[in-house]
Amino acid sequence: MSSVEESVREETIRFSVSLPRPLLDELDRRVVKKGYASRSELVRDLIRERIVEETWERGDVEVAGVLTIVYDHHQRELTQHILDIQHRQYIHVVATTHVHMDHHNCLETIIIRGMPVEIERLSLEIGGLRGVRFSELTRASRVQN
Ligand code: NI
Repeated sequence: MSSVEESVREETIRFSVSLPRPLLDELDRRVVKKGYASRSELVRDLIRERIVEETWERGDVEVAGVLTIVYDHHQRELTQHILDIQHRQYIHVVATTHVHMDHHNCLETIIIRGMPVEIERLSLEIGGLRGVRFSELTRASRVQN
């Protein structure tokens, strides 16, 4: 990429937006609450979040997800089931972290790459196992700029 193209790509454009007062107040409350330095930073992040959501909804490019689960270590054969699923899907399972929270509860984060439908399916399969007490998928994707 030439330096001209690079500078165009990195260029930041200032534009004005008209908002009803209540919506602007809401925006400003979020800026303070979430510790943003400016309205612009919050708006940029909101747009990026929407882009990630739409990338998942479109479903036509590879994305990444982090599945967080809490499960009962003593549930019969559950640990083995979770491992079996991960081994079967080894192309998609990039990494896992396991934390023993207490005598009974295990916390595991599973980083998964693939098409959205594949990640959703794998997450549902693991999250639906008997003895999995909590399951939440964080959806991520590449975001330009
Ligand atoms: Ni454990």
